[in-house]
Amino acid sequence: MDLFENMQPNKLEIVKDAYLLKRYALANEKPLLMDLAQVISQAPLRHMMTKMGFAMSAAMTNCGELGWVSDRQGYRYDMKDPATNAAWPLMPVSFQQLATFAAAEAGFDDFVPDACLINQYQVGASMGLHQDKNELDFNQPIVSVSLGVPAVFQFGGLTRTDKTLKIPLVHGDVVVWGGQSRLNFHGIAPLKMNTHPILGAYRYNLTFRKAG
Ligand code: MD3
Ligand code: FE
Repeated sequence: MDLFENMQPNKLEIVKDAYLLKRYALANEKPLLMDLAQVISQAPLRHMMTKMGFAMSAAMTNCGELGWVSDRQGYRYDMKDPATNAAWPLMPVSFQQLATFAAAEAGFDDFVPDACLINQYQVGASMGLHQDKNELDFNQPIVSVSLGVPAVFQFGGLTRTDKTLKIPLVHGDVVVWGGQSRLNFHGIAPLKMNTHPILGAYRYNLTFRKAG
């Protein structure tokens, strides 16, 4: 008799259809961090403007066929980096595989992302509660990968005023959001001062989507 047959200590269901895979990205950490540096060197991080004309507190860039952009026109996905008018960097194989395998681990088969948004947070940076609604097909899950210094993720419901769960996310944690959780409000609390041995004073988040 196998006492451990039902144990999956590193896979936690936060709410229905949202799975936290603790430290899942560490299995392939080195290629992932090399590829992250390569993408950022090709398409530098920048603070995009909101429609209201404020700079976002997280710096952003993208890789993949489509990139998420924000400016005075609003939010959308675009095939080109507005800073250079060039295509976004290709999505590295280490990124694609991580996203597809993590989605499958959470029960979402055949996830093939066409967009990876990279958010960089420094001390004090945050992301207010919002919904992700710029994608065409809400049946597709979203996979997010946390790297660097820890953050507190805020997970609410389908209306802005629903109470939020506070979930600490550390280096290597992967969360898969699909089905019933796909349109929930979410955000990131202001980053506390901290240092990660490899990534320094920053938190990076990779968000994989099938946007188009
Ligand atoms: C829950 N980024 O870029 S990732 C974003 O850590 C964004 O940078 C945060 O929210 C970050 O839009 C959170 C986690 C996440 C992403 C998408 C979701 C959680 C989600 C979509 C639906 C529900
Ligand atoms: Fe979001």
